[in-house]
Amino acid sequence: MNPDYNAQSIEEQAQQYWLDNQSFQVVEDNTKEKFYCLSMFPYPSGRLHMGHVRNYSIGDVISRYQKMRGKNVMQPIGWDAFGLPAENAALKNKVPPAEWTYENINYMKNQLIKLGFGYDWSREIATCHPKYYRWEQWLFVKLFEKGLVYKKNAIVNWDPVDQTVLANEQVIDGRGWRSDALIEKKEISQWFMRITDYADELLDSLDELNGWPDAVKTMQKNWIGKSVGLEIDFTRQDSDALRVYTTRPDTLMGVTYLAVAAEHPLAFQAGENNAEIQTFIDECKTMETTEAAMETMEKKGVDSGLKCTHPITGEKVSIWIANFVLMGYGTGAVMSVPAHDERDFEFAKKYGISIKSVIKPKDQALDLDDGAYTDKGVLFNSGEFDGMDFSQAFDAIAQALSEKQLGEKQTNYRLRDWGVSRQRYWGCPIPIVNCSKCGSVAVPEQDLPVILPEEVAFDGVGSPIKKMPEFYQTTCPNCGGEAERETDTFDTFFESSWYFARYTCKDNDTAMLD
Ligand code: ANZ
Ligand code: ZN
Repeated sequence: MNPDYNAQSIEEQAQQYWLDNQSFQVVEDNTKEKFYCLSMFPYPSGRLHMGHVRNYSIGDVISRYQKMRGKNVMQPIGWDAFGLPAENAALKNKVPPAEWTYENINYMKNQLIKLGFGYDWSREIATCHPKYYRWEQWLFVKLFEKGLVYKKNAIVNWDPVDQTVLANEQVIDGRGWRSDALIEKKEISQWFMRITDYADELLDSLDELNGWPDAVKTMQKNWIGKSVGLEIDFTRQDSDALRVYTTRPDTLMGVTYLAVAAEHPLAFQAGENNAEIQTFIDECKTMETTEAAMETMEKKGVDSGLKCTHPITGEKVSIWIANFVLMGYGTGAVMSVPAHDERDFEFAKKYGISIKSVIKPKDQALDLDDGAYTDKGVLFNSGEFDGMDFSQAFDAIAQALSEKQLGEKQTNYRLRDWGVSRQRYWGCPIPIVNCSKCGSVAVPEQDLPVILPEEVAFDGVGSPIKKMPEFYQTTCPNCGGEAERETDTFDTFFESSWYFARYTCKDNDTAMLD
């Protein structure tokens, strides 16, 4: 006997045997218990790395163990094949993204086979293949018909030199990764999926996840971020009231200023005849708006010169424009209570705005020396609401405001609707036709898929299909007039959010899922 383990010859023989006997190919078999072992599918980046080897070994060990226990084990694999790296590589190597991707898939597939993983290759999926992505186009059309997708303006990173939209990871220190130009925020029309309609259902369903770690459930809960508060109107003379969202109506009597986002209509109005304000608004356009960046950045603002009226006291309150207020949350405006909110405190100190305390700890004096007192306590300095605790004050103030029609209860979620449009080339085309008469019209089911052209000249300045009339020129499915196809593509998470199900019926040509 040869005591040496000769990987090359021994494993090649075993692998040939598995191939000849289709050892890992599975079909339905009611006599056996089934076991589905799913590892996250890889991005075809070029070559496998040790991270792949480690990750896919774990799944393979589990699969083989379950197979040895007599179960009918399905272990599929596929390719998360759309996405930005293919475009970057295409620029560098001057090959179209499709060619680069398919070459990588070939190479990496052979590497996986040589590693001896027991995959059912008959179920292999590549998300960039029309046979796969046609079904997500189909799903999008169904969602469109049900009103679960809609179009709205949203902000993107715009590179004024390359005339293109950049992904967050292509913006380095506020500049374009290729052009080094200062990146601007630009509003363009994009498609959104109404996932917030399901926020409560998602939240409630967390309770049914038996056996899940609490830390994971808490993360999910915070991600959904349900928040219950009031929307309050601060009226203004001769114009519409300014509406704010607050989760702390108990602090209403401590409001010393209001703050609106730089993209708020009132900010625009204030900037029209005031260069200093306009400069501040322009500055905010290049600001990073990720949550992490918002937490740590310096709080800045400018007095808009506009005033509004406090809904209870009737006093005049100044409206500031501030970089820490997000246009995309609540109403894009906040009532500021420096005595009881850290952020408002820092801002008030910086700009010399007055601070009025209205909440104190129960049976204890208030001490504002180390900043704001942010706990929920007991009201004072608040007239008829003095002595109430948080929930009494919440209800009493909600009641008082609703009698004057100046406030109502409102639930907000941190979860946003999912923006699925990407202004990139290497992705699944969004199956919509834009008609000047009919607006956005879904591509009829029988005309799907809308195929992404793979033979393209890719120069990195915008997406090639935006410059290909043979792609975008079409007729309106509704009125038959001249119209243009949507040239944006889906976020690649669109593909990776359903592949696990498609593995079970990857050749089905008549339905998304069996
Ligand atoms: C007054 C107040 C007083 C607040 C106080 C807090 C403490 P969550 O729980 O995340 O919903 N806020 C509202 N809209 C905002 C926006 N567009 N951008 C930035 N901040 C915004 O947070 C709700 C609180 O976040 C609201 O309650 C508001 O500040 C602020 F002592 O109102 B609060
Ligand atoms: Zn039309």
